[in-house]
Amino acid sequence: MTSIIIFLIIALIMVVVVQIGKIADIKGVLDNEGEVHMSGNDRQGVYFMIFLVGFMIFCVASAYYYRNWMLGYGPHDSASEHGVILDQLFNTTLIFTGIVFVLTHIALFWFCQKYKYKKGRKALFLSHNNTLELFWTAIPAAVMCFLVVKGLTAWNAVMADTTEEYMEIEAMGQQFNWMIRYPGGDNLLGERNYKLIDANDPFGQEWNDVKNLDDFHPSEIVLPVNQTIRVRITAKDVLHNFDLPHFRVKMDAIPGLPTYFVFKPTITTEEYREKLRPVPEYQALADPTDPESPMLWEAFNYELACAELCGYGHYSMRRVVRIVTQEEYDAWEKEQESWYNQTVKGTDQDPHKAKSEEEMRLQKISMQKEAFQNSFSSVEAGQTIRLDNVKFLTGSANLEPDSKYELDNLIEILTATYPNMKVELAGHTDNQGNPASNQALSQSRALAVKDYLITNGGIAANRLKAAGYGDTKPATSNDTAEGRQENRRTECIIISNK
Ligand SMILES: [Cu+2]
Repeated sequence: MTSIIIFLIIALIMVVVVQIGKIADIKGVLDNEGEVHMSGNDRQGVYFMIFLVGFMIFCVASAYYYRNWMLGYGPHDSASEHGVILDQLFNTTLIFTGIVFVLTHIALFWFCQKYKYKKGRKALFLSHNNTLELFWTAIPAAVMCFLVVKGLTAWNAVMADTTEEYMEIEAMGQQFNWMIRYPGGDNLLGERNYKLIDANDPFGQEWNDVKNLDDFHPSEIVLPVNQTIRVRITAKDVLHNFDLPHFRVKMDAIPGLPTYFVFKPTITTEEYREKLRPVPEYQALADPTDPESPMLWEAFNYELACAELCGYGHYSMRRVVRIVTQEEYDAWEKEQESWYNQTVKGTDQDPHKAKSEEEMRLQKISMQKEAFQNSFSSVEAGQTIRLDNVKFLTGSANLEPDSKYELDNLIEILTATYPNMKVELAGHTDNQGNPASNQALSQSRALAVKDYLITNGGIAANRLKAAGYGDTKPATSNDTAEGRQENRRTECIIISNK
């Protein structure tokens, strides 16, 4: 509503101005102008000249005033290798267009002043002039050719896909943020498929592809200095534009058509701040309302922007980019947790779920081994070590498959650590059922363990004694289920260690 009113006011003012002009014309005719008209022309000729001088001074002064804020000049020299080429290209273009700009403006206003109406002066009628035609065609053509060739050369140099070793990251634009993906330890980005995109898998990464398992999605973009970076640029919804102004990197992010940009940052964030430090413009407070806030140069950060007007939240696509030394980068990378580990591992989406369970089982077994070895750290005759992980199938003397890990650990103790140790293998049951059959079961279980050690470990039979105690030596009360569980056990009692 407000804008309509403003528009109407402007339109009305224009109508009024035109009407006043008409009145002035009519008045001139009525007054039979002559002298009046002439002095008006002189005055306007002077105005033109004043405007010309003022305008030129304004152009030069404003460029001078803002020089330390402009990219491509002084403290804002390019922070990437290829950016230097682009800056040169811009400067060359600026020199040519600058000359044309100054000359045409001088000519325009000077001519208005010089050829203002004069009584009796007639315009020169020039139908054709070959020399002039040649000049104003040939000179712009030559300049254009020069600029285009230079531009193409620069484009080819900047856009040549690198053969050098590079680190590839992916930037995916979406309304309204940049999703960033790093390759992780293997330095390779995993495969992705847009059909897999959902809340848990924003890039649509194929979890079957092991290259994906270490890819991580950091909240901050950190890159090592002097390292070639290839950015794979994609978009999820509409057109975005990946813009790193300080590195002169700018490339459209197009849904369905991956693009890329290769660049090498040459100045770390810290070094860039040091460059800004002596510049007077950056000595001010970053937040003028807060006297505690850092100086502008201290608060400087490289940034990633979206340079395509992609919707209402377009501005919020800004992300901070930090350029650091290789050591700092390595430390940072180590801290990053892969998206797979964070979000996918062990869920229904995880094709490696089964495998991870196996890994976890092996991890558990290796922890058991450590604990078991520790229980043998000091050995005296008579000492009893419970074989907690030796288990039998219910009511039988058949070992459960996983018992072998503990028995293998025991074999290692008896061969490598204490090759002379003699032990008793003692079987115990709870007090349920018939004492005689409990005794027989515990005896055959102890024998089963002894057999295993002889058969699989080559332990001499005379170092091993198997004894069944049935329910006669409970470790705890048989009144509860937990107590009875505790009492069903196999023990290794040290007889001697000589
Ligand atoms: Cu955008």
